[in-house]
Amino acid sequence: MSRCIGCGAVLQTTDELLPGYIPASADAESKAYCKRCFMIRHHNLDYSEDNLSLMSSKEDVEKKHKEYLNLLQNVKNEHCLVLLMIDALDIYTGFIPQIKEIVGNNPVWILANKADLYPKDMKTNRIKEQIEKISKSCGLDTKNVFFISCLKEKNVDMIMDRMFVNLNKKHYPSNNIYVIGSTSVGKSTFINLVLKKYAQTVDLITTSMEANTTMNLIKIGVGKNNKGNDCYLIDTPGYLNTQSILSCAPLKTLKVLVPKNFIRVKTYQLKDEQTIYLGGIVRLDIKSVKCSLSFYVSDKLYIHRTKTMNAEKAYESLKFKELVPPYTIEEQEMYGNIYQANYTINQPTNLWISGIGFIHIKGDCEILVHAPSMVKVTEDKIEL
Ligand SMILES: Nc1nc2c(ncn2[C@@H]2O[C@H](COP(=O)(O)OP(=O)(O)OP(=O)(O)O)[C@@H](O)[C@H]2O)c(=O)[nH]1
Ligand SMILES: [Mg+2]
Repeated sequence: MSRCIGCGAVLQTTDELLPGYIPASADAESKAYCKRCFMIRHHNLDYSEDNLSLMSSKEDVEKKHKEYLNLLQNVKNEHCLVLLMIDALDIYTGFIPQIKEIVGNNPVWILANKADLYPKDMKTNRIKEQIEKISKSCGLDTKNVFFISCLKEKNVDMIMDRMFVNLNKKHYPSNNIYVIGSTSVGKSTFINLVLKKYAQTVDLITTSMEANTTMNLIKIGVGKNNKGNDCYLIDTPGYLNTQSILSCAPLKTLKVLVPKNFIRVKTYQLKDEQTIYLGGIVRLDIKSVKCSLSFYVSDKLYIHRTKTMNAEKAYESLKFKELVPPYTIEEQEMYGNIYQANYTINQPTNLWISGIGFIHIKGDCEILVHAPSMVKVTEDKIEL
């Protein structure tokens, strides 16, 4: 069975609209990219609609999660190393819920990718400790948490050296190295870097800003271990994270929400009753004598500030225009019903807003957050 070298989908000649399609005249036995990969790589194919329709049905999401678990069902039975990749801007929802079930007793290293997006002076030690705590709460016992940037190639060499050393350790006869994680965290970009370094192959695997790029396991041979067994570095499809709108947002929205460069923090001094809109996605009503909110979000995301008494009116006149994303009512509905959560802040606090970034709050205040169900807000007190 031949597979597309860019996304791992089984090559097929019957349905042009599905991943894996190649024309019948093409030689399916040779290394080939499917039509979808070709269009993503050369023509910026926008396939986010596929993700949107997928997320619209609870049954489809459950089916997708089941397929995901099936695909990785053997990992726990192998002696392997698992690299769990998360997005450095989304440390809470990046953990796959059934992670322990998937990996069994195999060692797990956590790679917090896209660390290049953190502001230059950000202290990462406390965030690292927090990631260790989260992994513990998921049943993983790992002290191996690394901040990396595949884009800036930061710390990637060190990870590669360590993982290849592992293959040859007598007490650790690992065969395969799996790279797993939610959609769009950068798994395929990481593997492309390994290929660039060790095989001088450039951008073999298809990568993209949009979710669900890799469709199946992609095994890359990386030599033999100390027992003479063949070892593979294995790219995996992303876990469909239902707690982040990045899993299904249209390309237009991704371009606003996903920072291109390191974040330039925007700080607002607030008092009395004020409201802040993050685009049209999240609304924050803040009551305070005096407090400051620093936003670690993409500089393309419009932050609108108004008095709470005028908030509703401002929203009605600016929604789907200045207050974007969402751009349409359909997109808004896709992100789920709006819920409210109240936070009483009396010491420096962060609110991590999945898919968007985080807010660092200083001073005493009450914050009422309004967000759609696909945006998860997590509070912590870690120092930044
Ligand atoms: N800023 C930044 N962006 C990155 C980094 N690594 C990857 N990206 C970008 O993240 C997006 C997703 O990368 P992929 O490698 O396709 O992610 P993936 O995890 O393989 O995604 P799926 O196959 O959909 O699960 C692309 O636009 C990459 O360019 C990084 O270190 N920093
Ligand atoms: Mg991928």
